[in-house]
Amino acid sequence: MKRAPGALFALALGACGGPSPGVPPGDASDGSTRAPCAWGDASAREDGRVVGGPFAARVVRFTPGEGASFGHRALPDIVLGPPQGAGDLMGSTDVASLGAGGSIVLGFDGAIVDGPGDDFTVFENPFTVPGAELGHWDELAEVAVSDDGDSWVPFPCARAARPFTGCAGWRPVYASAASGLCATDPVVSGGDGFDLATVRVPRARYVRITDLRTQEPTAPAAGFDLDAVAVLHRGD
Ligand SMILES: [Ca+2]
Ligand SMILES: [Ca+2]
Repeated sequence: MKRAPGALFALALGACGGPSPGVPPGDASDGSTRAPCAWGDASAREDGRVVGGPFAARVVRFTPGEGASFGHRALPDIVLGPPQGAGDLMGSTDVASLGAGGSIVLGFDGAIVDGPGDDFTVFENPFTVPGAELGHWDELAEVAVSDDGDSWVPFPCARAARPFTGCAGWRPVYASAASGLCATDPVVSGGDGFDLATVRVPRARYVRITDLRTQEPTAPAAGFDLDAVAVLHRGD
């Protein structure tokens, strides 16, 4: 199967070693209702990974699609905790690939609630390919929310052309332990923000991410590559 240049580029970066996971950056709270960057109620595991707090706490369901095994042995931890973004020109390898048409459901400690602006951020690993005809490497996904885990409300996703408003998987990610940029500060974090007001949902306990088959499957990393989800407005 033909492998896209972008996918080769992304996987090659893994051999160079990316930023190490773990230590949250310092408290960058700006006094708003956004979750503080200290992540005080997140849990640090022995390997340094941070889970819970403002990030996904568990994988409720994973239904991989064709062509994906990348990151699966590291589930669930690899999609919990903060993202390991690598900026405009690199894709994080701290990801699990969903595969063509694959989906994953994440649960959280508490609920995502509708506050001012975006309420949560989904982090994939899109990046720019300098000089390439394609220009960007992004694998889009539909994002849906649910409060009970049964009834789902999808965000409308403009998948036909950039800007892919309402889709996940197209804005580069800058937040990481190495950069010190806060994953819960959407001004600096990068990633794709979602506002519950867009779909008129006041609160949600679950986020479902479904690959939209926007790229040819490139095993073992076919489909949307999930790094992390951060909650910006939290409730009980
Ligand atoms: Ca909102
Ligand atoms: Ca990750």
